[in-house]
Amino acid sequence: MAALLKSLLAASEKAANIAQLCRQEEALFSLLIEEKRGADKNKKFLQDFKTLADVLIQEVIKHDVGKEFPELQGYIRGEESNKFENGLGETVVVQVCPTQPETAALLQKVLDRNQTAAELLAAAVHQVMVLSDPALDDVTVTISTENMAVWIDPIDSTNQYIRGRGDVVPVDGIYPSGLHSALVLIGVYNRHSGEPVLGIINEPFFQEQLPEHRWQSRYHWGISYGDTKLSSLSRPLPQAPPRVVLSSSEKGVLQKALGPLYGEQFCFASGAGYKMLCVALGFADAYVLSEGSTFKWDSCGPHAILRALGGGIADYAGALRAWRAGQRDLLPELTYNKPEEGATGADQWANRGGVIAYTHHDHLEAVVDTLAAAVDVV
Ligand code: 2IP
Ligand code: CA
Ligand code: CA
Repeated sequence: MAALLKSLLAASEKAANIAQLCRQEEALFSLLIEEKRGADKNKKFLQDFKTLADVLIQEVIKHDVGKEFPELQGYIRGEESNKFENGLGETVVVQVCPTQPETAALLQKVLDRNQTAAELLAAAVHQVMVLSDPALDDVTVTISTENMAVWIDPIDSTNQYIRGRGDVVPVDGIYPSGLHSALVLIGVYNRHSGEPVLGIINEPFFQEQLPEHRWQSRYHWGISYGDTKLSSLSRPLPQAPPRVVLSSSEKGVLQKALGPLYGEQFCFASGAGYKMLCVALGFADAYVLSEGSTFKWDSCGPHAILRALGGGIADYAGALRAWRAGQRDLLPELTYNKPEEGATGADQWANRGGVIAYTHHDHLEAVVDTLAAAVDVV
């Protein structure tokens, strides 16, 4: 398990490098932000480039981790599909090739023959990562990877990533928007039980170094396997008074219902993964989302970390139903192995009932108790 943790952390650092590179290297950055009016072909190319950053990161993680753990190949999945149709009508399957020049040649096909951009990305893709983190030497858990599978969100909070504001000021530790909320999320879960087991959250835009304006990343991890709970983070203390972080698009009726519990004060932030990170870091006691707008790849990694800290992520609608049925000890948690029946495409993997992320079970109960009395659940 320590080997899997190290491999995933190294992959997350490489992913963070690629995410930074696309914002820092002129040849790539200009593609990311260009807003050209005009030809459809051009618009499609820019759209593809934005998606390419996501797809490439996902493929790199799949490739690097699959190489070290062949038994996981075929069980590492993410948000993106790796097929592109470029401006010339060619279908290109983005993947990591055996050599850097081959990867560069492949990327050129997606990047409308832009050689500089393709070579910069290929170099980052083939970079050999060296992870030096003494804390990992103490991790000795053994878990059979044969029963595991992986969810990846290569870049969560893509909108904020593309907008690229690095100067947003945090409010009580929470960045309401900006690059800080763009994260790499990796979660390992048990194929049979669907439980989250290992999670990584990498913050590619944790700190900006001046005068070079280079971004530094940092990562967090957690393991929750049977009775073994380990994390790079410590279990946070509850906030007094309690605090909740919400999506700025959260429904008014939910905000109204939660008002009394939180003294009518809410924190708002972009990025589903980032809001879960705010809970893990102790900046908020809960993240409540009443809609099915997050996916398995958003929550699997953060969920494993929250579990390692003694918390979790409950299914919002399921928890309210259980509470009302008097099953207060059985508030259902999200699981990761089963597609939603009757749904197609990405929707199969939506956390359809909404989510409540927490670190202290009594706070989860306070949230569910408050909502069960005030909000309708279908
Ligand atoms: C999104 C992203 C959004 C979030 C949405 C996710 O993932 O995290 O920010 O909405 O739920 O699916 P909100 O910011 O309102 O919480 P992605 O950026 O990967 O599409
Ligand atoms: Ca996402
Ligand atoms: Ca994403």
